[in-house]
Amino acid sequence: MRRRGLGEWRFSVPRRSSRRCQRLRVKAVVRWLPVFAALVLATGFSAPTLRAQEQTLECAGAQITVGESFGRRGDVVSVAVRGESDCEVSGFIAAIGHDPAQVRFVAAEPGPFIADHAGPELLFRVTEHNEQGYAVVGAIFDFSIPLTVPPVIIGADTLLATLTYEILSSAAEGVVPLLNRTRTYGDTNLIANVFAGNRGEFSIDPVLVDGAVTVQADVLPPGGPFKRGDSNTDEAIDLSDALFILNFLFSGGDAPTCQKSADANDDGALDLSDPLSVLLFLFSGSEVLPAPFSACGVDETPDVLPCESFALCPL
Ligand SMILES: [Ca+2]
Ligand SMILES: [Ca+2]
Ligand SMILES: [Ca+2]
Repeated sequence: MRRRGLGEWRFSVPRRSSRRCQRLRVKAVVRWLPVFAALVLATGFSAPTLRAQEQTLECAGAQITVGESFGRRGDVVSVAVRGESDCEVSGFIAAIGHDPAQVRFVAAEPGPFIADHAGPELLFRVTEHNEQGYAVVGAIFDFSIPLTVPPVIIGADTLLATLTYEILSSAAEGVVPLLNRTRTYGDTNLIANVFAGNRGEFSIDPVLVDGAVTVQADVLPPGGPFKRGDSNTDEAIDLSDALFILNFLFSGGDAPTCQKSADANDDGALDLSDPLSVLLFLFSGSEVLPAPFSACGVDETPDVLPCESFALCPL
């Protein structure tokens, strides 16, 4: 090995005897890749002047796959990151992008194979960049001196890490891709999604497969027929309805049997604006309340408020 200048080292790498690993180049320049990866893992630090890597190995069967998950708004869902490599590896790192308007990255845990193999020497690091829409997860099996944990072949479908995401309440129904991409995220954060190879050797360039979180439709509560505004169900809309809602909201009074009826402004929530809407209707000559109003009917704007019963409007 011969020092070539700041940040550059020339390695003479012997050809491997493994039949399954193909080395693309025997000699090449490596710019502090192991140190860079360690810095990213250890501190979340991104060094814009350091290139993530210049040379990598192709290895038959090397792959990192981000899984799929399903949930509803407000749910926290788990996504598996699985991998395999027929070449021995000593760690991995992956930046995984998401739409920050739909989901929020919460946390990540190492897979049991990784944790068991590395034991207490495992360096597992996670950094979240929710504002920029990505997270970085990575592991180095051994970061101590002297190194005692050997590199290892990763069998098919091995769980590398489990990521958790919160589906935001404002998320749209549908598929939110989780992008498993090299060098994609941030202006200066040149993260390569790779396996770390044998010590002192090049990283292994895996096939990268995206994942997804699918936002499912909310399960709406029961909603039978009702009339809006008659929160105390006495056939009249008057001051007592506003007081009934205020009593429920602020004084621990009985809940309306049909919260949709008490939702006088039909915004899908019970709050101070609802008794105010009743008062405006009663005393300002404002227009009618949202349907169903003059006759029994169902909520035309589905929301999460229940209407378990409304005695004046039998099913
Ligand atoms: Ca009433
Ligand atoms: Ca309301
Ligand atoms: Ca509604």
